[in-house]
Amino acid sequence: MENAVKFYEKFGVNAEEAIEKLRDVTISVHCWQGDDVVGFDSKEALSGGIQTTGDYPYRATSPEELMADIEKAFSLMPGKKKLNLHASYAILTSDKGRDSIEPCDFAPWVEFAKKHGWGIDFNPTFFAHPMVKDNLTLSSPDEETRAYWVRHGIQCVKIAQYFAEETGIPCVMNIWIPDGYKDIPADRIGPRARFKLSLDEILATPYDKEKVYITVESKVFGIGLESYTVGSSEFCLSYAQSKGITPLMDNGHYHPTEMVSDKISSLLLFNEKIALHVTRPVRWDSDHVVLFDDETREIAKEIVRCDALDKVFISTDYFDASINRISAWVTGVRSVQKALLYALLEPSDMKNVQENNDFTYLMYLSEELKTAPFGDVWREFLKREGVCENYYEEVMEYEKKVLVNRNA
Ligand code: RNT
Ligand code: ZN
Repeated sequence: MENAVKFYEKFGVNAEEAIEKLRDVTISVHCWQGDDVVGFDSKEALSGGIQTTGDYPYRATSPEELMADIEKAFSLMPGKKKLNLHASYAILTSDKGRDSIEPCDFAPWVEFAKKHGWGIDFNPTFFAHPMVKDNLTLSSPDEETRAYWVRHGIQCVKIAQYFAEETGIPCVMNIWIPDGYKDIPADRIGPRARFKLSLDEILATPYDKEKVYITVESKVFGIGLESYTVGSSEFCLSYAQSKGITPLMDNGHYHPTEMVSDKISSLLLFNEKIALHVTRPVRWDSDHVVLFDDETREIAKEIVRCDALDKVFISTDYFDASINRISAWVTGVRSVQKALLYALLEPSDMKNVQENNDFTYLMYLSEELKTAPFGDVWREFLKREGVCENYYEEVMEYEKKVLVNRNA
């Protein structure tokens, strides 16, 4: 670490400060990497234009298994974490539809989160359910279907409020609907108008804006829904603006040459808060495990350069069933944290270099930093967090001891 501190000092960077700042950043970790987005309430095949691929064994199939895996995975992630749940992970106290789930159906999750001092984020689940009709939910022309999903949304607002109150940590409630069409529609405005109306109806539920942050996540297309997506980027950004709620960008939800890293600054100028789903799209919204790659670093740099660590809700969203799921979880979250540390180790005067139009020096500096002793600072962070370096070994031990006993 000493050598690293000296190296970074040469560039006016305080490595100690970077570590301290990183310790304060909360990553909201999605629960759905642990069970391939199946959940516990309906156990229907995944739908909504998203797909988990791979057949690695040992998927968690019960709340107990999923909680055990989350505990293992979270213990291998440094820094502050929050647990991000979907409504489909309800542990139902009686036989009920998704439109009537209540806080009590999440009591074991609250107990679990409290035990660890974690906050909880939440997502209504508008997919993998028999009430999704013709791939439509909140935008459905069938009033019964639309009303069902509005009721689901309303119940979720109440559950989000309950999470915030119980944990004492604000809850981010993200609305994403899969609604769209495989082929060219004749009416583009109708479904969007119905989605708008449904959102208005959900948001009419009273909730404490200091405790619950409602976000809307846009998308460009889904599998089998290639031609039209109701909740497009323009729709979600405009809706969030008009209602003073929070836009959420998932970096798998844009055309391949469009970069979320370039969008963050614009959204920050017009929103008090913004939210991110950090994922890795490979050719499409494939939700590969996040790596310490260029775009993840660029996203982190933007958050740090905009001094927006307290304005951006950072959450992860990937689901890989082709490798050990716990390792997938840990690799992804650590990659986000590495990217943030990398960004925190950037000299702050890079802005001035740009303002002086010295792009020669800017390129030199950026390239020099790529071979800086970043790894030493990262390992120091892990050490201070009391988290092991070699998580692969730990995961394999867990696989041999615990996972092998599973039927799935
Ligand atoms: C789908 C969205 C959404 C889901 C999760 C499971 O394209 O990214 O966020 O991945 O809600
Ligand atoms: Zn997402």
